[in-house]
Amino acid sequence: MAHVLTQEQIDFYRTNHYLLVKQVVPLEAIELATGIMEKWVDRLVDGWYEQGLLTDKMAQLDVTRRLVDTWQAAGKPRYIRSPRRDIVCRETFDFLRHPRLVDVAADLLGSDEISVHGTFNSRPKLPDQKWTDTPWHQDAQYYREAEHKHVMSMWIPLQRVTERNSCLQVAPGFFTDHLRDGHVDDESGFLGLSKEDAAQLKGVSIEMEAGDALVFNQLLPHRALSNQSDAVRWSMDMRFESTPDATESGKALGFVARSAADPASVTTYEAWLAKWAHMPAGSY
Ligand SMILES: O=C(O)CCC(=O)C(=O)O
Repeated sequence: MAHVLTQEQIDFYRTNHYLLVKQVVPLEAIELATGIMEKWVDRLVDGWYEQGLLTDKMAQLDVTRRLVDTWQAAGKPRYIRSPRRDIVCRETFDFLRHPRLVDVAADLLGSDEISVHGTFNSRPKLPDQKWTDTPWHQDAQYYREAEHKHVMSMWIPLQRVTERNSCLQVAPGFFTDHLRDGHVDDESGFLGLSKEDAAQLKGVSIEMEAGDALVFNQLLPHRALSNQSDAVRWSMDMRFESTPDATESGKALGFVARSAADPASVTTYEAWLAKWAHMPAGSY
């Protein structure tokens, strides 16, 4: 019995390996993400200030404007482009296991035993940054043991995204049942498809509003276009798998988010936090 998706949506995902779900992310989840981003920007700006790159922390600005303006004033320094360890906190735990998002995962994974995979990212992507441009890749290139498993990725923008400000492109129908070799992209250093594989793809741009979620499986080729706007493009991405079929790489830093069979097996925040204790700040 589906929780939030129609059978038509589930069938579309099964056929195309991706699905755009309109207005499914509730405001409270967006607010959690905004809180995560505010704390992260605070720490980043404090760091630039302490290094002497800034004389004004611009604390009066709205968080997204503040990131753009302080980054420019600080001389466009590099920062951790996909914060993960640095956003491990209660708000992130609650965001990742938000019941509505878990409902979508349950519908597409066909299970009420749902785990959040340990790979999730926040993506504060500013203009003119080749080093944040995510090239064509299959997510399982980052966790190859998932080639024949089902790990569902979910990508959530925190503002409208278009071709101009770094929406995602997907390439349905390509490499649908096998994982290609991973290559390090020359420009960004991200892992992705070889230039030859990427040249075959026909990308479909997925423009989205805040509140929409894009989901896709571990083999679907996708990339982000570059950000040509004058504002930050912020998104959150996470992954879900069915607990009985969960991968070792997913379980290592992930957690059980829902269990109909054994509700007591759901991971507590404290237990999840303990998994990260040995990971240094700034790391994945
Ligand atoms: O947000 C991005 O730039 C890329 C996201 C992505 O490729 C992913 O989540 O797998």
